Amino acid sequence: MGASTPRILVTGAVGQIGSDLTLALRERYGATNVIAAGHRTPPSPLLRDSGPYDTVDVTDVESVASAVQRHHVDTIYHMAAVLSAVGEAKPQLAWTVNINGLYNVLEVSRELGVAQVFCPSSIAAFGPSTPRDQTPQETILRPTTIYGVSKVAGELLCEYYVRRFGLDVRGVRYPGIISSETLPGGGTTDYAVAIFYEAIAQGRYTCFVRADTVLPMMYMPDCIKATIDLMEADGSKLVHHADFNLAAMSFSAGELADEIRKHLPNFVCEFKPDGRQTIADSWPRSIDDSAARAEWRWEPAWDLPRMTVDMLTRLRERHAAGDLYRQK
Ligand code: AKB
Repeated sequence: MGASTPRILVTGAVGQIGSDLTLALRERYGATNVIAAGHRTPPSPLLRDSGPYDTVDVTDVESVASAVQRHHVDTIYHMAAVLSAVGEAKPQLAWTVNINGLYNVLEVSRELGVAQVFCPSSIAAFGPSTPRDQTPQETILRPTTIYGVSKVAGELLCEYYVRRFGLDVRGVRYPGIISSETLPGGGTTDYAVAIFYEAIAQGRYTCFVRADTVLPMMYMPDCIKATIDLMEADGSKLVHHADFNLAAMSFSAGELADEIRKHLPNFVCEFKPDGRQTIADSWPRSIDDSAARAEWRWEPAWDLPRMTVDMLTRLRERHAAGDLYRQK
């Protein structure tokens, strides 16, 4: 950790990554230094009661600016975004939130002297013409979803603010993130979380991509570690800024079902692909993250077998307590 304690604003704090990230940041930097910001979705009691909570509309520059001033913020984790599947249903909303929201966060940061901004990109920045195996750091970025388009534009915008204004903006291309606390909303990789919940609750799941669909995935503890490690990394060692490839594991939906079945032998998984299959087919199967490993010593800790055991253990406990689908 650096010399002074950051004053952090987390936008999208009610979301899948934002909620776990906020709690981890509160643990690390002190609860009062981490302001969770949500918009429409109400926060879980844990998020609301474990530190400051505020309402921020990232599409409204005044709302972002006044939150930064009100809370004396010097660091923003900008997690508010519309994901790939919802983005395809509502492309205009995806553009407004993902592009105008990011622009507002970067402009407010520049004007008000925010020291550091984290802005996530995604494997969605890649497209059907990108090499799909061990996708390189520098490669073709021609996505076919509005979410992917917003991620490529966002990466370029962040890089522009780094070079033009000297703003310290950092970010990674997240793979699908699997977690046991907050459900994801509106992504293509959501099946890799839903399968665990439904395996525990119902003993069966209907998966919306084919069994042979392979995508890069990561367990939440690795995601949180990567995010905080990158923000704490020595900036002078970074060649890249907001577009780091990031990897932990890759597996097919069928392999995931088989892994769950090792622990729940009666688990039944059916595969009925819907429109999200086309999105999944346009993304890489595996990622070369050697730039992240070289520049800030990224190394994942979780693989498929260990993650599966941990997910099932945690969700079993929540199910036994009667709160599997309730936010803590
Ligand atoms: C999505 O599926 O849209 C996200 C992502 C890979 O960025 N989880």
